[in-house]
Amino acid sequence: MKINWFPGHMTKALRELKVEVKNVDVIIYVLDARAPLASLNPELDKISDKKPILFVLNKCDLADNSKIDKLLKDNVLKVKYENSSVIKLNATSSGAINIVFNEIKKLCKEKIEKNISKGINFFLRAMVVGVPNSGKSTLVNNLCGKTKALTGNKAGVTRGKQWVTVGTNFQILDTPGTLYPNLENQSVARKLAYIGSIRDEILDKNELACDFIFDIRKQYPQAIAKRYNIDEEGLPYEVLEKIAMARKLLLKGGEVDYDRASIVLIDDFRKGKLGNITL
Ligand SMILES: Nc1nc2c(ncn2[C@@H]2O[C@H](COP(=O)(O)OP(=O)(O)OP(=O)(O)O)[C@@H](O)[C@H]2O)c(=O)[nH]1
Ligand SMILES: [Mg+2]
Repeated sequence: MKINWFPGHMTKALRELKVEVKNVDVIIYVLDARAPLASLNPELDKISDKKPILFVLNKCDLADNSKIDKLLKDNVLKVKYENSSVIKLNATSSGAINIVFNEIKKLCKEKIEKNISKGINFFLRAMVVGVPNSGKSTLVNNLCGKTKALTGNKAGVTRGKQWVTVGTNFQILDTPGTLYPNLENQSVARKLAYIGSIRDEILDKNELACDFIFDIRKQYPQAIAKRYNIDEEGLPYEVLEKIAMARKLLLKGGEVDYDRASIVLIDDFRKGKLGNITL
């Protein structure tokens, strides 16, 4: 299965990001901490316009924090981008607001000091970008304390940009998730599919589940075995079969229901039921 998803609204969104970036003081780049490097879209490099970037490793409640801490320690993102900082976050948590605003203020220290020296209150504009389903709208809603932006656990929920005012000091722009126009690296593409950044409807469920079993066993042996109380030996489709048997996912004639087993497996991963994982 060759995975590539770049619908028309993303071309428009990328074009608009390039314009809107001129109007903002800082970019909030929401990455999915379950696949942090795959969710670093090279297309978004082109829109930074040398603005400060706050990288948010989001969904850290579902991710493997030892891997995330190593990424932070090795400065993988900061080395690549000057004037940036990186935080890990759970965008649904109440503490997210202070963490994010404090980091933004640090990144925009110069502008704030300039305003204060002129005796005026500071006002900062931020633009939230990232691959689909990384939690951008959830973060925007949390920051403004209201459900202004529509959210949902699937790719492509936000279709247009939306400015939201937060108190008297901040304005935040929520944007649609954007992907790579040419998703050549299929290992990256698979990770994006697992985390729900690619529209599920265009993917072959069984192939995705088998690829997932293959990938996850290399890095997290026993994660599947533990969850379904099975042994995870054998070819990926045999493991899928064992999951179906363990969960009694059978078709009318008693045959294994591979489709339902595939959905259960991917859904369990997305909900964190296979443990804290970072691929
Ligand atoms: N566990 C967990 N779930 C989160 C977190 N942040 C967001 N979510 C969930 O992830 C799903 C996607 O969130 P959205 O805010 O709609 O993602 P988005 O980046 O705006 O998605 P698009 O608009 O499609 O680009 C929702 O079900 C959220 O509840 C987080 O930090 N932890
Ligand atoms: Mg959204």
